Amino acid sequence: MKNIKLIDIPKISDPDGRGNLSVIEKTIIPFDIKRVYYLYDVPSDSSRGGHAHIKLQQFLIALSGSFDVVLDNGNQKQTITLNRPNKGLYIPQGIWRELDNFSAGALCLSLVSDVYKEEDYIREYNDFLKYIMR
Ligand code: T46
Repeated sequence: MKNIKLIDIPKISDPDGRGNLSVIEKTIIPFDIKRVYYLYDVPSDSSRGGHAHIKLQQFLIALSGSFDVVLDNGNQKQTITLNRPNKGLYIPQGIWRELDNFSAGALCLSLVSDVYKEEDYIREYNDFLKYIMR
């Protein structure tokens, strides 16, 4: 889907077998980060999201475990599974998203382009369709 991007996060594997370190510098993310939040302890039969943003851009990472991100631009739907801490999903504004199928222990880190503003949310799917057709 146009403008949705899976982005590799640089991984530094320790030469002495001490595991991996990944680093996010501002050059790999297409916006300035203004807020960070995370989802955890999500039951496997629950979903999060279920809305679109008017302006907010977002970068999601499965820091632990896995979950599916169902994206919808009003014409097309696409499901992307996030299951690696060194892959992030860039979601631009104007995309309906739902997160589901959370594994046990899944931790979803979200880096976003603005502070929390409820007025940036479109929480009804019919309002989203009207918004993109405007
Ligand atoms: C998104 C998905 C992936 C705040 O007070 N501050 C915050 O920064 C956020 C994100 C939420 N809240 C409050 C608003 C609600 O009363 O926390 C409650 C739960 O928020 P919401 O129902 O929006 O949660 P999710 O998991 O459905 O959606 C969140 C983000 O809101 C959204 O931007 O894309 O995670």
